[in-house]
Amino acid sequence: MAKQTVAEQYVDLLARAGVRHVFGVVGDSLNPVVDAIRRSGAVDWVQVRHEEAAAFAAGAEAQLTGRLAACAGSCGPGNLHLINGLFDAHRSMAPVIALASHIPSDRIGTGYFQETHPDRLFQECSHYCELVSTPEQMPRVVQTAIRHAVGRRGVSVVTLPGDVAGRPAPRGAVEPAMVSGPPTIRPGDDEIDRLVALVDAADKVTVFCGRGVAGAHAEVMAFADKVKAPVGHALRGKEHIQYDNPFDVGMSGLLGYGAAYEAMHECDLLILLGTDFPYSEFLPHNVRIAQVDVQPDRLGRRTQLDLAVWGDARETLRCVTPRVRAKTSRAFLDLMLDKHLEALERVVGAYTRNVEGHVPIHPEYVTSILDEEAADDAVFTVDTGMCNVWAARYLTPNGRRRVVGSFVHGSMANAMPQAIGAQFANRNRQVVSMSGDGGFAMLMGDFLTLVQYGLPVKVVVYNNSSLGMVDLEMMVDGLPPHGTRYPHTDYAAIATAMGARGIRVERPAEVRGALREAFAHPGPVLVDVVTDPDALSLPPRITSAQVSGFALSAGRMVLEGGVGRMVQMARSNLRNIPRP
Ligand SMILES: Cc1ncc(C[n+]2csc(CCOP(=O)(O)OP(=O)(O)O)c2C)c(N)n1
Ligand SMILES: [Mg+2]
Repeated sequence: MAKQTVAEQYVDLLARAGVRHVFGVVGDSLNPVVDAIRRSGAVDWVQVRHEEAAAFAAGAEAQLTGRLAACAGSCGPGNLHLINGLFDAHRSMAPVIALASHIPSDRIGTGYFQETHPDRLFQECSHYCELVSTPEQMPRVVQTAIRHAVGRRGVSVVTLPGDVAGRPAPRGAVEPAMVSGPPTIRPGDDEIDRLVALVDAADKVTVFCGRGVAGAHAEVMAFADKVKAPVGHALRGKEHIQYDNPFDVGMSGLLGYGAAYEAMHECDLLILLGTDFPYSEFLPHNVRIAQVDVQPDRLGRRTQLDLAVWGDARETLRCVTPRVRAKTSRAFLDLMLDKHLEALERVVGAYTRNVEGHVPIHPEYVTSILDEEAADDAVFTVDTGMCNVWAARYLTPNGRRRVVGSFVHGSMANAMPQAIGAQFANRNRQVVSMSGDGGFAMLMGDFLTLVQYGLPVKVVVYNNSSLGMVDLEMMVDGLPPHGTRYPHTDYAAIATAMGARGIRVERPAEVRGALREAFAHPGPVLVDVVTDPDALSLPPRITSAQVSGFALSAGRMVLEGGVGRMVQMARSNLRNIPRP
């Protein structure tokens, strides 16, 4: 067998670790690697337009498949562009290996053309970040990087100078050892005993679920049934727990709805299950709290705990449920289910009533139709901004659909690049990008990637000609919105010019037909829906200070001559502001 180069060996290692694609943009120091990929047969090079999109795509692929995904950027600015997508992947615990190719090794430290220090730059968004200085070092560094990414779930960055990548690899250097599948983390006996005792001592137990309940639906239901517990969730828990859930009381947090907040505050034991929900102000102070998490560093970092349980949600419940005493009274559960229904009828339904004739189109109406028309196993990628709110409130999870967003890092422009990764993960699955117009425009160049590869992604642009989420924030903070508006843009025309199908939707009656047409089309489609910029959605818990902030902003805007908008806003929203 001919001698391998370091680059070939790198690609070989990726293939053995399950990598199928490397998303990136070429560049001289990266050329040996891209050439090795071209010849590999096992791994494909996916040519994106912006490296940030490459990192988002790899992060989404990893989140959907559970397998290692990969991206790459050339030296200096090329790999620097990866950084925001890598932060997102890392914070979403997506196993991603990024190759940051580097300037010639003999020039490092001289202020050379395009010189940066990726091994320093990417420290904060990775578990492992190393410079490969010699061919002999590469296999061990790359395997260590893979073990970190897969085992600790997050990003590893390998910095490889182009000259090293092109050199011959030492023979026999590839060691096949790779990490195994994830372990089951069973809590200690003491913690299990104490959790059982806490549950038995409580009359009213509420469970609040995060992403950590993925794969534990049956166990959560069995536990809730035995102790008659309402089950609420954070945004990242929604897709895993809200379906087929007779104990569901909705979502807490800034985008929340329903009775999750009440259930968490009116119980006497709250169990935080696989959630790192960051908004402590939504957590109660005068109830007992037990937290269960696979990551011990998360236990107690948001609120004071009565019990910290280091274990995974599924295994913990498997140990605890058979041992707790069954509760006989459903009084608390039924009360919370009632409150939940009432809250849903009052708030969530409000926007979708009488909106069939409303122009500009109400975004919640769009999402409710999208929810009806999308496939049962669709993947939705959701832009940071108001799309998060619409997705949280109108997409119906069923255990087969998936929702990917930038839910921890909170970056804009995530959805369309994540849709690229999702569609590469499975070409036959329906992938829908719910994009804000601001988010879409930010990485719009990568719409060309959809066209180039014929990916059948459906991009729904919520075109409100504004940075709507920030409009809302400014309003709630008592500031007159500024720097949040865009001139009207016809994204459907842009999509058509880019070689895809573009469908412009300006009237509510056209929404369903446009989505059906998009889903029936075998290639990429952009559905440009002109939506109402004043479709504010306020969290169910809004403080009086926040409301007076809203009033103050309204006052200022009236003074500045924005009466028309205030009137519109009052019509479409004020009925939804919960009483402080
Ligand atoms: C990269 C980045 N820049 C800025 C922000 C702050 N930010 C959060 S949401 C948002 C507005 C998003 O606007 P758009 O995509 O049009 O969605 P809309 O809220 O209007 O639906 C901004 C500017 C961010 N989260 N990420
Ligand atoms: Mg917008």
